[in-house]
Amino acid sequence: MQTVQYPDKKDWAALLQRPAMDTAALESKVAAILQAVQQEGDAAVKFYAKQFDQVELDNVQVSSAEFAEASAMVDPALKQAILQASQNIARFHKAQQEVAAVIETMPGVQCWRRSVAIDKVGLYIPGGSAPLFSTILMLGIPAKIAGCREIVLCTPSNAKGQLPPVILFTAQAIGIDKVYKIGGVQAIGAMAYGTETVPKVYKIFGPGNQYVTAAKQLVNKAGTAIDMPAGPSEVAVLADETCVPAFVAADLLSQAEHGADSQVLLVTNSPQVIQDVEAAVKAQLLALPRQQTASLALNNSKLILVHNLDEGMELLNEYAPEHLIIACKEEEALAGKVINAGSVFLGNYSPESAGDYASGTNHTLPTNGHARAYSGVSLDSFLKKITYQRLSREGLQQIGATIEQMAAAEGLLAHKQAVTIRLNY
Ligand code: HSO
Ligand code: ZN
Repeated sequence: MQTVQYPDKKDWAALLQRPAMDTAALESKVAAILQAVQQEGDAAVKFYAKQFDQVELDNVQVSSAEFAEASAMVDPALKQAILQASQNIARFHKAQQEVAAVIETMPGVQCWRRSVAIDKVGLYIPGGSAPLFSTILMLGIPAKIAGCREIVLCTPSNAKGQLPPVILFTAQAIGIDKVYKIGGVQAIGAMAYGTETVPKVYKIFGPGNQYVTAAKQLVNKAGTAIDMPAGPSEVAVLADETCVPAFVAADLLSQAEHGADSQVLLVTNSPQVIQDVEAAVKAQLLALPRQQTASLALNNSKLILVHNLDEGMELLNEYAPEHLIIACKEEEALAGKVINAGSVFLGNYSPESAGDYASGTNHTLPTNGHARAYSGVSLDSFLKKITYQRLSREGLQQIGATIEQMAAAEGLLAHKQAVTIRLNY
């Protein structure tokens, strides 16, 4: 880990720079796969499953027998944990439901807004060494609460055509029954365009590698909505001398173990905290099974010493971390100064892991500085807001002259006439 002492403000941008994600180089390869899926449907999906995942798929859709078999294989204690987390996530996201309020802007002029679910959504869950079944909860639960009618889940199988039992259990537990054994670019193409077996969806959610990210960007350009631009996972910790260095170290490592490209940052006003956290990271790292991945991530992570916590907060607002942990005495006051962050964790007892799995907040969050302008996934991500209005005759009499004035000034006389014709009726 690199320690940086009292960086000058003019050097912050360079210090906080993330590695550039260049998906442009992959674009032509990815576009060719998408086109094949669009034109040949399931045949192309199966072709690429064989080529990239070495799997011969007869049936891409998971059967009810497979669901039942999987459920029997999951440890009851893990099932219990998943159900507990589901309850909390459901509770937090249900509270995001809005009741439509009818606003009378002028007598007889009523306006309101109704939330309507996106009818068809697709969730992508990557495979790999540790398939993150928690992401099924984070995407599937708000989709269900929103009332999306068709929820499609794609995730790659192993070479024998099997999915991890816990993936199937989690999907089933929250009522997702359309699960397809498709991974990578093919999966994004199948959901964007539809195939003989996979329904076409209007919005695609979920993380993925560079190929999946490039595929999401391409289908997005062609008209399918996506959740947000993705990038490597990040955590930043703002700490003072009241932090517990061993806790901070554990939090930094929890993000570092995600991938070699994970971004990990500590910002503090205390030289002692830097020393202690660094020592604790070294000690804890040795005991981790994903030690190699974590140490690669730590190689490009930074420990930054600042003059005071306000300066630290300013620096972090410039960075806009996906996760921000504030382990400081004045956590409340600092929390109010956060402008750019995906999700904030306050105090010594709020590890990022709580939000990653079970406290209730969503773990699909903006990375790569996108927290400056984007929110994480929430109930709103699965809804559209449709506005309505109703004007009575009296209402139109009240507002008519205003509309006529403005329409005439824009030179749009048909607009003006749509009012005048009614007023003279
Ligand atoms: N930290 C990840 C989410 C996750 N962690 C899933 C564990 N499982 C999102 O940045
Ligand atoms: Zn995580």
